Amino acid sequence: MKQVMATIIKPLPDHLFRVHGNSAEMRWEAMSGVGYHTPTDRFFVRNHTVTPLIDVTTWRLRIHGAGVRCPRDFGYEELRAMPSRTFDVAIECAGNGRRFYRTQQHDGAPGTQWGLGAIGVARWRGVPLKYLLKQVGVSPSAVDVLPTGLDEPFEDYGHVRRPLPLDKAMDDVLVAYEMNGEPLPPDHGFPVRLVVPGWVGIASIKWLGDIEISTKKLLTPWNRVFYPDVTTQPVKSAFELAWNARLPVTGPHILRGRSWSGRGRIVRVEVSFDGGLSWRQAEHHGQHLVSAWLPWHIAWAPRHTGARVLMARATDETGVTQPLTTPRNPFGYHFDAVVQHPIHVVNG
Ligand SMILES: Nc1nc2c(c(=O)[nH]1)N[C@H]1C(S)=C(S)[C@@H](COP(=O)(O)O)O[C@H]1N2
Ligand SMILES: [Mo]
Repeated sequence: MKQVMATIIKPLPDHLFRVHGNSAEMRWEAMSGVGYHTPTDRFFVRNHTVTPLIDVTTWRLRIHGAGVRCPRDFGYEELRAMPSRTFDVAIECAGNGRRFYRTQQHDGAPGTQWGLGAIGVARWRGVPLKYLLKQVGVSPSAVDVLPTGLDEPFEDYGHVRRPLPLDKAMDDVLVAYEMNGEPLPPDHGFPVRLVVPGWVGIASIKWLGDIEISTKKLLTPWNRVFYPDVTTQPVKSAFELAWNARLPVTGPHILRGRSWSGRGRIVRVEVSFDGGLSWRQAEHHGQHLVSAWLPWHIAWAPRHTGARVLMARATDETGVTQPLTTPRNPFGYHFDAVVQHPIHVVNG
């Protein structure tokens, strides 16, 4: 009898996740009243195939290629014994918000119909990639760094892999073995994954087994067929509220949310309760980090019952504000427009 494999190992309770095939999206109400980091039990999972179970006693990370002087490999304990860094960083799927191309702009794109829950912020610990690259001696002619995952090949495209330019690899990329103070769980890349701050989630290759340093620009399906030309994530915002949440008319309420941008810090968040006619500035609270999110809140006293739409728009430190519509994208990537979040104000 053929064994049915769960594609994701951790539990996916309905109050924390919406499951989309091999992947699972966090429900934003699961962040309500939660601290700065996304707890691992509700962090979204995006799998091309199935979460693999990797035996860490035989696992090696191989670093090799024409751009390396002394190719070698590293074991798990060896990596854990090296000098480590800890970063609070968001990982977000390029397709986060794809559903709104259809629901708000009537121009849908194929692929996982994520709402806004394909993002999470965790505390990642590991070895800076540049530290490992220095150990293998990167030659001056090196240009690309190609990390490959050990999960099953995806359709006919081979193992999940996507080149990073050498300058990004030598900047702030982490070879992470810990998430929120624990060893990486299987679904998030055990034993080791990349964490690539500010970039599309696909850059953060899970279940890392191999890193090739090349002296030529590399093409793989993951920068040619899927995710061509996408690197930095745009600015977005979400309310920590259920879709169609019910709020009693007896306010005022403190509405909470978070905003983030791959380009840097958030400098302003505004909220509209009247479909975008007027905007009020939200109060920031919590940490204010470059590669993660900014939590905010705003008080609101609804005056009457009925269906309403909440809108939040953020501005990042490069001066970009979320637009009301996003230019069409054939893949449904980088939906950065203000999301119209429906709620119901009910008799309390
Ligand atoms: N090896 C491997 N790495 C991968 C993937 C994958 O399927 N296989 N999915 C990528 C995508 S598209 C995203 S958005 C992130 C998701 O990370 P998470 O599942 O830990 O949230 O992992 C990336 N790394
Ligand atoms: Mo993704």
